[in-house]
Amino acid sequence: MKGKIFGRNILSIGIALAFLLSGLAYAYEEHNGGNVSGTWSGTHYISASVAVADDETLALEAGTVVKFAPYTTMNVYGTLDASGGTSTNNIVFTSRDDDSCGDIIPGFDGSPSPGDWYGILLQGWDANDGVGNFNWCRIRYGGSNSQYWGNVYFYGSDSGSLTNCTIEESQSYGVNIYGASGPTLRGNLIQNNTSYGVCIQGGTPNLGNNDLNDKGMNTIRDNDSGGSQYQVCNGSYSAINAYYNFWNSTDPAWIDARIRDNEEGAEEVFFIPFLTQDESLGMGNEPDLTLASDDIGFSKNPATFVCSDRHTGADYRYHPKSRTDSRDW
Ligand SMILES: [Ca+2]
Ligand SMILES: [Ca+2]
Ligand SMILES: [Ca+2]
Ligand SMILES: [Ca+2]
Repeated sequence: MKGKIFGRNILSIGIALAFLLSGLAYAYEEHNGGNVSGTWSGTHYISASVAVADDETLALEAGTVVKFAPYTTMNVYGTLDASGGTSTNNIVFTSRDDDSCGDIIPGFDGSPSPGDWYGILLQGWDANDGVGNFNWCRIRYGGSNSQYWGNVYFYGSDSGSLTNCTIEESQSYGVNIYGASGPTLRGNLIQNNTSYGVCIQGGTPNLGNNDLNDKGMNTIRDNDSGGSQYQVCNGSYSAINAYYNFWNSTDPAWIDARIRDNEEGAEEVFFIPFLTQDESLGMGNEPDLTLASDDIGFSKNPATFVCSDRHTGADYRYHPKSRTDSRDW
């Protein structure tokens, strides 16, 4: 009798444990098509493309991870509000195969690659809003070259912004802009996209003004497939402001050759003055930041920041090479 009760207890503990483990392993919420809105947190899995309807908003809390199955997108006719990310708690849009963040999705292969998903499509034509605001987001492994939308596509968007975001590993463009009002790009790290970093097909994006109080602060590098593509391609009928960004070079001719603009038969992209070191991801916006006088322009001497820690008041130094720890997951 005693043994029987004991056995039954073991069984119930086992069942409870199984429930708990399955809860831990599959805590994500799956969206198999249809419209989405409201506020998300935690991990969300897009197993079939979803839409945010016109005049509706989907807001993502800091730390939200959205993973996409192959051949899927998020079609935003209303507003995608991903502005709530923080430097320590990014919002992530990534491949189902990316197991470096969020919950594990069944079917993942642990090796994400460019083009695993289509990208985020912000559709603002006509009465649609197509608004996307992104702050401290990581958007990666999208931009499948079967669609060429890029990781993020502002397609006739009424407005938009990308601030302090990492946009990388697209199979096509990092950011794609077509007939959109804006967007404004500040402090982003746009790297390792196949072609191009920023594709401008029309509209009025702003990548930085010639104004020390409104610098671009973007780092745009390694999006040219070794020189055969462009970091920024201007296919618009307008000149584009892209002042005070870092292009991974201090040679203006080298930089210009990797920007499709006036020499290549297009409208100009204004990129001088430019930064001589990586100041993306909020590094240039620290309070009490002191910029060395030779930091801006053509100096071949990399400048070093001296920043005052906002919590302790202690001084410490940033160097671009020592910054990888702040981006780790
Ligand atoms: Ca519209
Ligand atoms: Ca509308
Ligand atoms: Ca050029
Ligand atoms: Ca030029």
